[in-house]
Amino acid sequence: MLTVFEKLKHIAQEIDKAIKNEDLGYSENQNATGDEQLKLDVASDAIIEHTLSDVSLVKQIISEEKEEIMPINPDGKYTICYDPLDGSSIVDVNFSVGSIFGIYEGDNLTGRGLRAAAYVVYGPRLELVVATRGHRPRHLRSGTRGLFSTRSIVQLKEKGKLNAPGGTQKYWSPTHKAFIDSLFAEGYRLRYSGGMVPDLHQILLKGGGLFSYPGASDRPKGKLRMLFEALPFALIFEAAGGEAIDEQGRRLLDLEPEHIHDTTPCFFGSRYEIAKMREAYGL
Ligand code: P6P
Repeated sequence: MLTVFEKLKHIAQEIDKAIKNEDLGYSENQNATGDEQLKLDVASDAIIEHTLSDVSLVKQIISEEKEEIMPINPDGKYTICYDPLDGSSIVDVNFSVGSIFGIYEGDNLTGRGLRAAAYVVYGPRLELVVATRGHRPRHLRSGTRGLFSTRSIVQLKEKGKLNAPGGTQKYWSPTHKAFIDSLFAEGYRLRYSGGMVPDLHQILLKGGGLFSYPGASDRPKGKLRMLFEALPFALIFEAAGGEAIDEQGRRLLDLEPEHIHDTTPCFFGSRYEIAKMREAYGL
């Protein structure tokens, strides 16, 4: 696993350089789920594919930007599912964006098959958070000579102060609207940039709160992809002492995608906020 994490540090440095120096324009193509692709999406995906293609531990890679699975080494131990540049639609306004990685055992592309997860934050500083199942996540920062050093071990408090409500409010269910409003009525502060990685990173580093992306009338199954986005962050939140569930109260890490691009409604938070969600949803 350490070899994989070392490769992620190299990927982080290379994509950070691409973001700061390359063209932000749109390519002529769309990704596997029909999203317009930025040239940076394509460049980031290529950096990850090139870097992981010679890692013997890697059996195959699956990118949010591609329809198909890419075989690497038939004797490899892990499948790596990744979103090469999450939030690329806000990179042109100079917001922080990220890459997300899920490291799955063999062909077991389910919550239970997830062994480790990591994400990179391309912001004013280049940062990386890595976690293996059941161990506290480690927060690293890139220094002057491009070397990453550990900054902290990530631990969520029982209750936080931040509320990151995703999706379009006019399409939310009345239950979800009432729940989100109840947190604001308790004094929670709105922290939502439209980038899943920086929004969740902030909650993790500030000790807690709630990030939600519910099912809604426009997107009944939510927007966030299970293999590349929701499940990796679920492992990280649980490893940090929090919870990650869907609208029926199921642990995201108990879910089994039917298709590699499946999405799920998702709630990531400290224990208090997830308990409040269960109460509001009558779970
Ligand atoms: P909305 C970015 O496109 C993304 O996939 C996540 O990074 C982010 O949390 C979400 O979409 C934002 O979606 O509908 O709230 O703008």
